[in-house]
Amino acid sequence: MTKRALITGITGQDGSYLAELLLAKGYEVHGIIRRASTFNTSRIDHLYVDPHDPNAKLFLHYGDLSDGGRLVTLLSRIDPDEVYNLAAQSHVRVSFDEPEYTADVTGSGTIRLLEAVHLAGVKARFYQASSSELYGATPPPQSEKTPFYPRSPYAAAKLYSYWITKNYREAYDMFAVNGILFNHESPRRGETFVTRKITRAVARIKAGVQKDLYLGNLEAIRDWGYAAEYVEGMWRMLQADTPEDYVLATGVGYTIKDFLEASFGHVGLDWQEYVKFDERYLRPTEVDALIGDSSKAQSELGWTPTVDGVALAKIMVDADIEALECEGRPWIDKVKLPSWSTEEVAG
Ligand code: NAP
Ligand code: G4F
Repeated sequence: MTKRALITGITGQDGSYLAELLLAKGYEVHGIIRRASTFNTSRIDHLYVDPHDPNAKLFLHYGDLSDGGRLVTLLSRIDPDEVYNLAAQSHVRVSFDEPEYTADVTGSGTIRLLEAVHLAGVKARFYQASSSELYGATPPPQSEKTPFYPRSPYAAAKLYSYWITKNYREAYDMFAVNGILFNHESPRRGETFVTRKITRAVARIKAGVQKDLYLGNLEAIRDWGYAAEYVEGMWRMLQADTPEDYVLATGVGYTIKDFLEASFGHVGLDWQEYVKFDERYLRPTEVDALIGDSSKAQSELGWTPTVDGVALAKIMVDADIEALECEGRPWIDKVKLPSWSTEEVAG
C-alpha cells in the first residue's frame, strides 16, 4: 500500500527536503501552501508534476494554520498515514516584532492541526517540529532530559506546541512525537537566518555587488547541522515502535565568528574587513549557547549526522556563488543589483 503523508510548511527549507525524501521512498505527498500574491513554491518547483498526470505523487492544497476549519476538511479528505507539522513563523527576531501573530501560528496552529487530526478521526502519526530554542537560557549540553527556559515569543509558542503534542499523545493515545531539532541549514535556508545571510553576502562581496555585511551578536554559539540529514531523522521518528521525543544535533558548537571565518576564508577573504555591527539585529533576550546531545536518536533510531557547521559554511558559500552566477552574472557589470536585502526589510 502506498503511504500518504501530509506536510505543513512544505514550501520552507525543511518541507522541501522532506517532500523529496518521502517521494523517493514512494509516498504520496500532500502539502499545505499559503495563498500569496506571488509564487512561494520555488523550493519545491523541481518536484512538481501536473496533478492530471497519472504519475503525479505530489499534491498541493491551499490552507493556513490559522484556519482550523480548513485543516479539518483537508485531514478528512486526504486521510494521511503521517502528518508532519513544519509550518511556523520561524524567525526568532521577528517573533519579538510580531509576538501575537507568532503565538497564533507557531503555538495555536499546532493545536488546530492536532485537533483536526482528532476530529477527522484519522489514524495518522504526527510529527511536531519542536526546537532547541526551548532550552533558551539553560546551558549546554542539552538533551531530552534538560529543562526548558524559553527566551523569545517564538520559543514560548514552541513550548506550548511541545506540551500540547505530548498531551494529545497521552490523552488520545495518538502516535505524536516532538523532534527537538537544533539549528539546521542548507543552501535552501531562508535568507534572513544568520548562516544564509553570511554565505549569500560572501558570494555577493566576492562578485563585487555588495560592500558590507551588517550583523548583530557574533558571540552566540549554535550547533549547526545539515537540513537534508535532519529530515531523515524526522521520518525515522515516525517509523519507531513507540512514540517518543528525540533531540537531533551534531554535538559541535561554533560561534557566529567561527562561521564568518569559515565562510569568508573559503573564498580567501578576511571577514573583519566587511562585517559591521547593527543593533537592529540584537534580540531583547538572547540564547547564548545551544549544543545538543543526540545520543538517544543515534542509538534508538540509528540516525547519525555527518556535516558540521564549518563544512556547511563551505557547502552554502559554493551554492550561493553558483546561484549568483545563474541569476545575475551575465548582467552583473551592466545592471546595478538592488543593494537592499530582505534582512533589512524583515529581521
Ligand atoms: P521555514 O523555512 O521558515 O519554513 C516555514 C514554513 O511554514 C513555510 O513553508 C511557510 O510558508 C510556512 N508557514 C508560515 N506561516 C504559516 C501559516 N500561517 N500557515 C501555514 N504555513 C505557514 O522553516 P524551516 O527552517 O523549514 O523549519 C521548519 C520547522 O522547523 C519550523 O516549524 C521551525 O520553527 C522548526 N525548526 C527549525 C529549525 C531550523 O534550524 N531550521 C530548528 C528547529 C525547529 P511560506 O513559504 O508561505 O512562508
Ligand atoms: O540564524 P538565527 O536567526 O537562528 P536562531 O535564532 O538560532 O533560530 C533558528 O534556529 C532555531 C533552533 O535553535 C529554530 F527553532 C528557529 O526557527 C530558527 O531556525 O540566529 C542565530 C544567532 C542568534 O544568536 C542571533 O542573535 O545568530 C545571531 N545573529 C547575529 N547577527 C543574527 C544576526 N541572526 C540573524 N538572523 N541576523 C543577524 O544579522
